[in-house]
Amino acid sequence: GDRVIAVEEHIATEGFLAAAHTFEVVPGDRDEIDLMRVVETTEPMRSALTDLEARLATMDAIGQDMALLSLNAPGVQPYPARDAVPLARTVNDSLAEIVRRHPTRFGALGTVAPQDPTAAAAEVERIMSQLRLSGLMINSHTAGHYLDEPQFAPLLDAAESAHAPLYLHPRFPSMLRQYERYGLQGPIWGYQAEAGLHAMRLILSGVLDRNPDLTIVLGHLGEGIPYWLKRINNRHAFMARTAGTAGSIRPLELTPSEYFRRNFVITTSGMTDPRVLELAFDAIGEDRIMFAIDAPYEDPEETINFLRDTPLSAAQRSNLSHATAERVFGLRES
Ligand code: GRE
Ligand code: ZN
Repeated sequence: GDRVIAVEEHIATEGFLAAAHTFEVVPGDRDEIDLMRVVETTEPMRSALTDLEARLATMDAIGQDMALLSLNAPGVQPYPARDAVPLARTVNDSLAEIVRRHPTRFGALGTVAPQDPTAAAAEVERIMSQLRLSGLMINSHTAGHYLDEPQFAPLLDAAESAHAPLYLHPRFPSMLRQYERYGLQGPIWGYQAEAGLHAMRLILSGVLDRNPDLTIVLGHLGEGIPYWLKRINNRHAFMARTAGTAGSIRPLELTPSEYFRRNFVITTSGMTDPRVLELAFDAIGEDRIMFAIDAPYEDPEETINFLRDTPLSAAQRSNLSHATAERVFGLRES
């Protein structure tokens, strides 16, 4: 069958766990870190995040050729820059070592600390040219700040010029108080609301006019955007026409859906409904969806069965299972 590459596969390095769990946490991030420290230290999740031999055995068992690894969310972003910047470097060195040891089985997305945009920009350069990783993952907001804000321009410029795809992964929403009941903060709803908001800020702010070659990757089949895309276009045009720049509407060179189809690539992480996949293919295009499991949070066997059983054309199947990931992340077979 087709080569299978999964592109949102989370790990924690021992170095990360030992250091991050001692750091002071940015005030608004306390609840999320209290939860993630339980997840990261309690079996079986701890082993699932750290044991790469077990990961390889599972990959072999289900017929998964490759995993694109990334640090467990929210990574280094909840910590003061003085701690987060060196920790990101250490994590990236570890990821590069894993890829060197298993070049046919693992690729990796580097991590950066947007808290210090200049250091983050330099780290993007190191991730791509020295460590030869496949891009970077940023876990949505950093202390309530979003990547369309002007202080992050050097980071986006660096990602664009190094051809580093930026995987925008969810985390707890920044407006946490409104989500703090019933588990709404997490993957039930808040993750998608947060990452979808972040992606819409990138689209509507005009940063993609400034950085037209930036590639942004979204999990969860586009964090709701494919479902809303026609209305987003239609209402953006309506608001621009009737309100002008009132309500902070920005004039854009393209329509929202044109940015979505030009600058975004999405993945199937956590999404196994064939009808939603079909809708997403229509919204973004046949060569812009990649397979992802979201290990260790989702069941690898169930997810791979979805890939095998979902009705697809031959081109869609090949793109989804490996070809788009090979193109976007530069993952080759040898
Ligand atoms: C995810 O990445 O989907 C995830 C987490 C943490 C808890 C649950 C979950 O990062 O689904
Ligand atoms: Zn994930």
